Amino acid sequence: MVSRLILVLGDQLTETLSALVAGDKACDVVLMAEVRDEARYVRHHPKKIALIFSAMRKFATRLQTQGWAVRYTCYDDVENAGSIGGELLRRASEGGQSAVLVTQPAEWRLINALQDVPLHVEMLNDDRFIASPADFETWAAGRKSLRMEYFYRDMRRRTGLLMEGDKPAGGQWNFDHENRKPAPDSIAFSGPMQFEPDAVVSQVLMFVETEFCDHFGDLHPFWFATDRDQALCALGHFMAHALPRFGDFQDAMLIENRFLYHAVISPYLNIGLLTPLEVCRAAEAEWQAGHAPINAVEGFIRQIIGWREYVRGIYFMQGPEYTARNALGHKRPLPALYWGGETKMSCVAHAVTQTREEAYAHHIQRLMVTGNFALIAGIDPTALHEWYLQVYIDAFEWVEAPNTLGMSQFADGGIIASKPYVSSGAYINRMSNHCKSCHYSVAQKTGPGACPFNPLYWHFLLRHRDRFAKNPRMGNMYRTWDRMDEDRRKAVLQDADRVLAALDSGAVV
Ligand code: FAD
Ligand code: DLZ
Repeated sequence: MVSRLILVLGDQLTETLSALVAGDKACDVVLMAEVRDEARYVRHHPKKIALIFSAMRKFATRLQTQGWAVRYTCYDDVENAGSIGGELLRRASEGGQSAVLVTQPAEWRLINALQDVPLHVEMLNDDRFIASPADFETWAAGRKSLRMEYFYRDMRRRTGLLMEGDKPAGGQWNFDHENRKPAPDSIAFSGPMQFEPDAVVSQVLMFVETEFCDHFGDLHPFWFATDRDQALCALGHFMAHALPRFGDFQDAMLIENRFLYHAVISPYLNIGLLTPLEVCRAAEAEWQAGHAPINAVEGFIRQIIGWREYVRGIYFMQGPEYTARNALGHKRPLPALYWGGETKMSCVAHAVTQTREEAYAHHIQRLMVTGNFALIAGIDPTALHEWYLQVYIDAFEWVEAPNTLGMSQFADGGIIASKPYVSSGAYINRMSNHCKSCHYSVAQKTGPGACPFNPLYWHFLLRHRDRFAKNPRMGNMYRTWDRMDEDRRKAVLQDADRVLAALDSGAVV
């Protein structure tokens, strides 16, 4: 048999990866490489680099114990070519291979780069996902609107998850009307399972500390799982202690609790330590055993076989230009407060501080705090996309870009979201305890003490009236505006202009 190189990327750390399954231990050679181009294409949070390098090193060792020949390149190896393509060429010339087997990379940048490598590169479908890009296109073909809910139902049918014959378990596809309660007074979950750095992780941490010290984010403390066994323990901990309340408080935010009942498994799913189907089957088993209610389990499974699969389908279907979309024409530069600059808005300050310290914020913090503020303030969506890609441990373009540009910023013109996710301070007040200790008053609609989300919300709606006034889900908002008296409307818009001018001049908002 002729030897091939099997390329395993930093987010492909799964033993059942299609390229490994198709490979032959007897003659093929696995290539894994920590390279400058991947570590620096954006200024990743240091925790993300530490996670990926640690998990790559441990995965390489695991493959070796299973009998694979592995060529592993560390970041500081003197011969490191600095890119995935360069490493392929270097190792191919060492080992005499001319063919490469790889599971299709998760993003266009790397797919295109591999196509330029002068070797025979065979790309296989990434079957860790339930729907391939081709499946998604088939589902999307001929549909006027690509709403996630219908795609999700297809995924339920296809996997059999929470199905009773051809009917949804519990008689409904979606139990969200029972979810999304306001923030509770306290949380009966101690948060995600945390792990002490072992020898491999400690060595990586020392390296990342010096090499990537100029990136935004705190490296220490580092407690994430870095191998499959640890990731399975973290998953088990969530299933046993948090899943039953997952749905209830999915959209809540609490100053004192950064994780609430969230799973914090996106980093493990996204690099392959866990697979989506096994996670969903584990959740389904909790419901079947009577340990978790249907609203929690259905809501959780929907995030994974629904939203996660759906955004990947959109990413591949829309093509590499998706990240440049700016349907609303927003141009304002990203304000310094996103990088930890001072702000008097409690919700934003806490979301950014938490992001710097944990490389994690949960969905509603991303969507309704940092995302919502950027949208109503008219921030350039590309700049915001780059921010999200840099600051979260789970950030990979295929999942981050549709969430940021599509769901959060309406920059794709409404492919993902049927209406923009905008709110005034009232929503944040209802779902969190931020407003109680905020410098600003959420009840105040105008004046220097008013919550900046209040005037900016109206300013956004007015700026885009032509586009949104006819949206049946937004007509109410415009009718409310039209009923306000003239002086109040003037004051609101003047206030919004004042806040925007302050943002532009770098003043503290
Ligand atoms: P949980 O709330 O416990 O949910 C369980 C799992 O469901 C998650 O681990 C995740 O795999 C999946 N999931 C939930 N919501 C989504 C969603 N909207 N899209 C895809 N998967 C979802 N998720 C990423 O994995 N990487 C990103 O870079 C990313 N960027 C985002 C940017 C913005 C602006 C927004 C609004 C959302 C983004 N998300 C991203 C989606 C979501 O916020 C995270 O998946 C979630 O917060 C991860 O935390 P968790 O594991 O505790 O999730
Ligand atoms: C994110 C990342 C980082 C920081 N470093 C590496 C690396 O050194 N080597 C590698 O193979 N992969 C890395 N990755 C993950 C890749 O960037 C990822 O495969 C692409 O973004 C496609 O999702």
